[in-house]
Amino acid sequence: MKNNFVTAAFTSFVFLGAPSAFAADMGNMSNMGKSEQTEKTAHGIGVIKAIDVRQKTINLAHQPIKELNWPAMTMGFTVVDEKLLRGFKVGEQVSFDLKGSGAALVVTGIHPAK
Ligand SMILES: [Cu+2]
Repeated sequence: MKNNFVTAAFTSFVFLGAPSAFAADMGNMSNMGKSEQTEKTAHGIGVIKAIDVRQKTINLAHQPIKELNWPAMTMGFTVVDEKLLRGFKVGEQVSFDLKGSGAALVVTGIHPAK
């Protein structure tokens, strides 16, 4: 309860203390494109577990990805273009590029890794 009170008091202080700065921030945000606002890029290394060219998906057992705060895991990704999947096979180690926001990250590049 005490923590909640402190948080509420602090929040009120911020809102009351800097109304013009806060309004300016919101103004800038609304000027930004929606995708630019949250979009980020990241890079990972992983072993290909499955490829589905028709579905444009790749399943990767990837190493931790610092940019996203992700631990190592095996998961599926959608690729922006099925051409990216050509020439790769299950069991191969690759480095890959990700772009997007939240759970909507897509693979924008795949490269052989040693
Ligand atoms: Cu993952």
